[in-house]
Amino acid sequence: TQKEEVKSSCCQLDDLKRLPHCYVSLGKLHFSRTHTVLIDVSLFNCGARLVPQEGRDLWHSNFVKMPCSQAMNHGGPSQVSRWKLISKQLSTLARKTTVSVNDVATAIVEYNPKYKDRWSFDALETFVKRVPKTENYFNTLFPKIAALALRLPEQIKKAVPLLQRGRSAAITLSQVQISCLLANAFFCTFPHRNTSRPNAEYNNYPSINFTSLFGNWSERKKEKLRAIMHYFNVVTNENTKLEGLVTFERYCLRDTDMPSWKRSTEKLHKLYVASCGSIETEGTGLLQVDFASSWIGGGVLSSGLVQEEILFLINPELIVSRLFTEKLADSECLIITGSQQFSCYSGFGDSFEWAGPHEEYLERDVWARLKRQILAIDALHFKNSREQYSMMKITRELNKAYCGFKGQHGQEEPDIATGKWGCGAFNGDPQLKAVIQLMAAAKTRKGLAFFTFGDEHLERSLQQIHHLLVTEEVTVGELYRLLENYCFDLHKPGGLHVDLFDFIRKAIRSLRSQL
Ligand code: AR6
Repeated sequence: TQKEEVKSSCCQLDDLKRLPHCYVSLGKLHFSRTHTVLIDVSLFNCGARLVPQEGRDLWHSNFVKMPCSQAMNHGGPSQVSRWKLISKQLSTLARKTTVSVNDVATAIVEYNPKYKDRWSFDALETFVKRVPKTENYFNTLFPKIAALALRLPEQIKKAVPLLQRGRSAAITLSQVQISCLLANAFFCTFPHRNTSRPNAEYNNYPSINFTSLFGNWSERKKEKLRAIMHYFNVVTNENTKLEGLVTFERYCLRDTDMPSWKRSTEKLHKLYVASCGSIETEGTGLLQVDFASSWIGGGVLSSGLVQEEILFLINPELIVSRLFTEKLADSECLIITGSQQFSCYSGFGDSFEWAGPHEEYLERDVWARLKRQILAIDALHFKNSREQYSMMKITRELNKAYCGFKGQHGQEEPDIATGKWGCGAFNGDPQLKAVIQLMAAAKTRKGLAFFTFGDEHLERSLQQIHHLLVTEEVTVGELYRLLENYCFDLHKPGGLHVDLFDFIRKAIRSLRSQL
């Protein structure tokens, strides 16, 4: 066994395909029936600066209902006056040099009168009080956020489609447009987005207005607000050049594209495993997995503070996905290309701390997007750990990972940076999830960089099992059948008390010895 421990079939991180070296040739920026571009494409392709695309505002169930919508039907004239009301409040704030949290709160409830006694701003208030004077720029920042929010009608002229369930579609917009939408989210201007009544229109969408971030003070809120305020401080600074585009693409795997796992003959592909390093840093240039919630962004605007929320706090442009991304279904994912990292962080959960600005050195592609790709896939949440050992659940996870890893642009796409997907808040078994991700990667011929986040035991055991699977040339189909046996044995009366890797090891040895 001593000898076995040092044997490894793993590769080095440099052996994996990464951006910017493996980039799909994009051609000119173009829009299509399924790809909405919110800036003027012809001007962009002539090399002009990013100019918002002219277009019609639509008050329609397939589009984001905007606070500045001019629509007279459905929303009725009240919508027009709503933006008047909002602009009046925000202009008053924008004209001042300093604005208190109380002023912000008063403005917000002025155009959201229903929530006057329900929304609390105690977290924002405590935050502003607690942060030391030397880094307390917030009272002068609030007016700038208000001014940014007011630019909405000039920034977003064309209706923003919703990325709805069951449809593959994409939206590309500029970083400036995103900042303006987020400034509106900060000031809670989005209509129809504040209620969670059972039949509410946006019930199947994550929240977008920032109310839940402003109430319920906790130390966590402090660090979250530091990251968010830093983003606004940068984007409202007149010296900042926000020059890029970001694409949000919802991808749905059709039933006919689901692999037949049992009959798959692929063998395992490249694996790099490390207990140190993280997806977002060492995984730079790879397709970086967001351990997502089906409600994209999870608890980023409330109290959550694990991998996905941290990712969204250091790359706040990701938060705008909550405006238009319907809850992900089982075989769907969201891929975000080009978002900018604004902050550094340390810690995790309760120990999370905002650790200052992040300097961005990434190149941009020909569509002016930073060469960063994030893949949001939501694992299943197992309240009881035993639930996961069912082939129905395992197949769901395989298809989810496959949907995300697959890519749409052929072989020249980056390999994948992942880790203990679904194994923290969602209570998954790290060995099972590692095998599932190895199978999905093998099926899509993608290499995996697996960051165990300090788990040295998993690092070693994953290297060993990968070595065995590679040397024994075990196929994806064989692995699927082994998982079936494992689940079967586990649920037998008396149960099974070995972990998955041990089970696989024994099963392969006994299979091979029978040959
Ligand atoms: N790089 C590599 N590994 C990491 C990183 C990182 N940056 N951060 C954490 N890990 P978790 P889940 C490891 O709990 O179980 C959110 O609320 C670390 O060992 O974030 O899929 C979402 O919105 C951690 O325990 O993912 C969902 O609602 C493990 O990855 C829900 O949590 C799992 O991280 C998803 O929960």
